[in-house]
Amino acid sequence: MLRFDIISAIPALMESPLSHSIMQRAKDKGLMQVHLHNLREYGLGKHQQIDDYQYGGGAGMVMMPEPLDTVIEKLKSERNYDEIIYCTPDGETFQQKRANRLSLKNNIMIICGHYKGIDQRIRDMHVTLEISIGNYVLSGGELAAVIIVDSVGRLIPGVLNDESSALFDSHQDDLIAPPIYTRPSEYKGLAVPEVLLSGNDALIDEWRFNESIKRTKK
Ligand code: 6GU
Repeated sequence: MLRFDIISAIPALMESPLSHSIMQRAKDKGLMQVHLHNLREYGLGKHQQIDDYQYGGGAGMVMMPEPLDTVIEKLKSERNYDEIIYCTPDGETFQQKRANRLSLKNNIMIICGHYKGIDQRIRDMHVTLEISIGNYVLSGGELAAVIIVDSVGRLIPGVLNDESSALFDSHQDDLIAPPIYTRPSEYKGLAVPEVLLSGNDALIDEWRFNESIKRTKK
């Protein structure tokens, strides 16, 4: 069982994507749990403040250490985390290899930043892995967290119906996947490659492999 604990100021951003399709199936099968924690509930004072101006000046608010530290410490006291991930555009670029490795873990915490980011001391004290999903800036880490949970969750054995299918994904073997087709065998004058209708598994495997190589080279 892989458990994710996600800390966010706007957990609602993640509710719908995590409640459908393969993510929901993973949860229903008891193979994955995703717990959302609303940082606002740990905010300071009557306004439940979670961000403040940055020392040294400069535009943009910074997420304060205390609310984050409180919720992180609370979670840490409940179980051991294999990784505490901070979603940030200056992190390691997320790749399939990393998804594969994370799918073997038991407990993963994800911290979603907003505004300018989080106080450096939280990174120094708690974060074990900083991940970026690409070279562009998002307004918050929530969509990145959803992408991490989706890509990791589908790799857990038993989540996909045809367990072997994740092995043949693009990126899994550094090859781009071959073209795929379904019925009808001809659509608007475009025919499905003959070999796929042949019933000859060896020929089909060979054709797929060659197409993968062609696409990858291209
Ligand atoms: Cl993980 N977070 C944010 N805020 N922006 C990003 C990102 C993450 N990855 C790319 N841009």
